[in-house]
Amino acid sequence: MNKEFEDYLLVRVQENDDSRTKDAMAYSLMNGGKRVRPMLLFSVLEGYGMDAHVGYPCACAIEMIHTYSLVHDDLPAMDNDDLRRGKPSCHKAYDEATAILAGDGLLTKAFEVVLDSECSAKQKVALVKALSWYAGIDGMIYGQTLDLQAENDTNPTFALLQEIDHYKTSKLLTLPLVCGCILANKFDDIDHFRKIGLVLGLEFQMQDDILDVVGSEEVVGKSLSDEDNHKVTAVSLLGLEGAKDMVKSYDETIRKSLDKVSCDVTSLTKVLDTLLKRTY
Ligand code: GRG
Repeated sequence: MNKEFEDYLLVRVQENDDSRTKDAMAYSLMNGGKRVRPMLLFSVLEGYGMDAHVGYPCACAIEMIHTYSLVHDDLPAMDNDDLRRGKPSCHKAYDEATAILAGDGLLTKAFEVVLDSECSAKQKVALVKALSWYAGIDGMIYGQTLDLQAENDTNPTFALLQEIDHYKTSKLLTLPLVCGCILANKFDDIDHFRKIGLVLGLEFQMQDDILDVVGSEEVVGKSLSDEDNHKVTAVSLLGLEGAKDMVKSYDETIRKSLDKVSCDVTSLTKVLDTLLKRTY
């Protein structure tokens, strides 16, 4: 990700009064994430002939929400992971209470930052609504809820796993695509991008599950906990080769759907190519 955007993230996460919570927020936000969601947003904007700078506040807000979800997901009450992005997870580097507050701080800060987008009031309202909708109780939080419930299910079906991924992963990967349309004032494209994002999330999660099996902790940068937690994943249900075939089929669906949007998809296609080849 470009250094200028990284600097923007750092400024936004450090601009408030000094506190241990603020330090923990900055620690987690600047902890080497791949910035997949900002890349998706910038590529959609480029496709509409718009400058990436227009998307900085919104991409920052989405990355803050994404980071909050990871901080909370790593907590002992959730996935109980000691490592995130190859470094001690927030509650290990600080403490549990501070990690909870850091997540809260990142989530609430996101709504302040997105309002700094240079666009009309109507677009700002749509952005705020999209952020709360995709991250919220009918979005990512619902996915996490299903995921926690599924822990007691010793025999989850593939359909249930897909439903979890649809909410937990797809919603937050769809968000930057939708926000790109909002910022470009191309509301008619939202539905097409929504469908693309939902499949992209399934593909991304399937890859994550594959990397959890074939990757090393050092490369993936987090605890490879699925097997340790006896978690049933798409890979354990479909087998490694079955899961890889599924990734290919998701990818074909996405590529075909790109024909339907009204913008140039050259840049977005490059981002998708990078994601497909990712090793961590
Ligand atoms: C706690 C409300 C709440 C939600 C947590 C995001 C999440 C839900 C759990 C994290 C675990 C997980 C496997 C999430 C699925 C989405 C996903 C693959 C996240 C990792 O995204 P990357 O690879 O992360 O973009 P980086 O570290 O690169 O930013």
